[in-house]
Amino acid sequence: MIIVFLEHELTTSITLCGFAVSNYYNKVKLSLLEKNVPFTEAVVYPSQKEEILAESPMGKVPFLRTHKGVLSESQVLTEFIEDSWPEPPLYPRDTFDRARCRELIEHIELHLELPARRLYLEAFFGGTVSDEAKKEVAPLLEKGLRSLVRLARFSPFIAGDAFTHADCAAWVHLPLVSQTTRKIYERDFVDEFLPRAKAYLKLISERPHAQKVNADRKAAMEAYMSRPKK
Ligand SMILES: N[C@@H](CCC(=O)N[C@@H](CS)C(=O)NCC(=O)O)C(=O)O
Repeated sequence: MIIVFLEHELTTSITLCGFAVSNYYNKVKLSLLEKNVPFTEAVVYPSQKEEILAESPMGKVPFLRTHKGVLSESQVLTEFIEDSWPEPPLYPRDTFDRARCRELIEHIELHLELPARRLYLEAFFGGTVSDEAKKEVAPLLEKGLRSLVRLARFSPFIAGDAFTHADCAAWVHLPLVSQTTRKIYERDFVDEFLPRAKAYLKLISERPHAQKVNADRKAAMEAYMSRPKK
């Protein structure tokens, strides 16, 4: 009995590492909360220090400490969580529909979040980005949003009638695209290209776990901005 108990404890003991301002961290955190997976959190900031690289080879967050070792890349974390704790499922059962869900996540991250990220320094952190970067990013975001119109269902969730990991991703990334384009171009690209996103994001924000992630994010912002810079 004791061995069974210990094994159970070990396999369920995971720590999400990163900080609650990070959209990728919050994507995984929302998935964990929605699946009722027990986890702890450790505050870790991105860094190129050896001790961080030893756990996250690119020095990025989030990463996940598990009883078998450490995993990095948020989508890998999402897949590991879904495979390890299948219930309640946050992907559809049907393999094609599952792929559709992953397609949405890939699309939002590759074609919206990553281009928008090139502008975050100026949009959120008091720095400046070049006019050249601003010129390059605008058409990329427009193209990414035009194609998201074709992929997103909003019925009422982004992949259909059930809440999925794609909602965890959309809910953390799309508001950043909105805020970035408002700040840099004085236009809200998400609102312009995807007007249905506003009501959809509000629907997700009303979920108790999303409210917890959001409250933690607001509290963490202050700590992040006043952290010692090395
Ligand atoms: N593809 C990565 C992206 C993670 C990422 O960019 N995290 C940011 C924080 S939101 C980070 O660690 N940035 C520091 C860096 O790029 O060095 C993932 O999905 O986990």
